[in-house]
Amino acid sequence: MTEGKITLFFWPTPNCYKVSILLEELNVPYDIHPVHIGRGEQFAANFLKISPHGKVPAINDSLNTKEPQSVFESGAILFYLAEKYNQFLETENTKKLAVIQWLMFQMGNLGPLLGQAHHFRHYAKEPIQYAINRYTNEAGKLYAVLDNQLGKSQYLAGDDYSIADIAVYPWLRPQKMQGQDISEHANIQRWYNAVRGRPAVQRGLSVMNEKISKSGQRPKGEAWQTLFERPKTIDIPKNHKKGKP
Ligand SMILES: N[C@@H](CCC(=O)N[C@@H](CS)C(=O)NCC(=O)O)C(=O)O
Repeated sequence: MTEGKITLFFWPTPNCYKVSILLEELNVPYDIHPVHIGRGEQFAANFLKISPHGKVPAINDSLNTKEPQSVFESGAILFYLAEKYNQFLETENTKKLAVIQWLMFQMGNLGPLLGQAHHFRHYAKEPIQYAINRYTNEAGKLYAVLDNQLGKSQYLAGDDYSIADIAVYPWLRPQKMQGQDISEHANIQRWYNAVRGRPAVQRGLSVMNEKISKSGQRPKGEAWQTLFERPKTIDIPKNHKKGKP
């Protein structure tokens, strides 16, 4: 008997698709709670209790748990769910470490740098050639690393599809926004086709797809300011002393 539920705080973006794809792969029931980031819903006090940085995705999990568990940061969510259901994360130490390393590569490098490529190539108010060159170049280096790795193994962390592949795939879909072309990388292309061909991946990508046409566009007006000009998201308590936790 199932009790409780998983709520996914979601907006149709690459980081959120990682989680909807994994939930579809796991075939567990979940509800979507849309967080309209262009309207600033990510800064609502209740959401900040779950996701202190004011970012989607986040989850709240009370599905067959003793206590409800909330998790923020997409990499942590993937890890949490993969451990909970004992899938898409190896159990043998060396193999598990390979998955974790490629997951961290996505979280620490691929996501942030491709995100900057999106920003300076598409969202910035004025073109800054230095930044465009830097992040397009960084994107090219990351694609080369992926191609090299996928020339050595079927999936990023070895023979098996894992949360590392789930973390990377949604970030390669807007390849044009990053100034990249997957068809120039035979190993990425092979892997990309294999991941794209999974029905659960397609289901994960179809969540809130009525919003997709809008999310690909450059945010305008207040949405732009909310996303890129808000000076700080979190108020530091008055009694906070510098350097003290
Ligand atoms: N490292 C975080 C990044 C999350 C993130 O950047 N989320 C974006 C959407 S993809 C967001 O919430 N943006 C709204 C904002 O920055 O105000 C993760 O992987 O979960």
